[in-house]
Amino acid sequence: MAGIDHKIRLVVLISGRGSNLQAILDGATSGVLPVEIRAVISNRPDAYGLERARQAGVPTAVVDHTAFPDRQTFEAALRQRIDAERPELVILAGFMRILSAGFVEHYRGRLLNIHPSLLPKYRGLHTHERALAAGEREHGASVHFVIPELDSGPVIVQARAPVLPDDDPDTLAARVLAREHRIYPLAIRWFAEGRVRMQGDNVLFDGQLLTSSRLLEDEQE
Ligand code: NHR
Ligand code: GAR
Repeated sequence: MAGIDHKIRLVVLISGRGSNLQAILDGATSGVLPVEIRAVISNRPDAYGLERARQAGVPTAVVDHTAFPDRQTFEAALRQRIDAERPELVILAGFMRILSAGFVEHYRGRLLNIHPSLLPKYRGLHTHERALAAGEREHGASVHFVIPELDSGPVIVQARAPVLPDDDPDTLAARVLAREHRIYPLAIRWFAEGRVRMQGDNVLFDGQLLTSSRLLEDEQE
């Protein structure tokens, strides 16, 4: 299982561009991330992240949700493809399909997501537009364990980004994304080293209950 010198078996689910995937591929290649990326799986055949995986020599698969009659049969196929790799960790990296409670429960404690907001603020979609419309001066991103309720699982780490006066959704998203590329590999490394785990509705970090004052990346390490 997890430990300092063991590489965990990781499956990455994507839907698009895959820049977070790239940060993880780079971490695995350079050796800073103790993961063996078993597969990158996309629900969209045209996701650019598939090309990034191929470039890195990582196996890819497509489970195209439009080819299935309903969410249930799509998820059964997705689950079968994931479980063929016997992953110790599954991560959503810009994966854009809501997952059913049954699917999420199957991966309880070993399914992570990165969400572009300072949760619990701005769950769901269009977070940058909504943060700007609300006049926020600070925004960011969160890595959390996935539970059935959308974007509500226990948070492992967050990074803040300032909102600047001339920001539009694209400039703000780019600033947040740069932080995402730091905190996702960090959270995955902690998980792989056995330092973080989900216990009930909480995250344990080195065996201690993680409290909100410890969540910000700038204050870690
Ligand atoms: N599933 C569960 N059960 N819990 C979470 O926390 C999940 C999840 C599935 C995906 C990622 C997520 C995010 O970080 C995520 C977290 C897609 C939608 C969405 O509305 C919402 C949140 C997230 C991902 N998707 C539409 C749907 O009908 C489709 C949108 C599209 O295809 O562009 O699934 O914010
Ligand atoms: C990232 O900003 C990620 O946080 C967000 O989509 C982007 C994916 O970029 N995820 C969601 O909004 C989930 N609903 P990437 O494909 O370049 O990693």
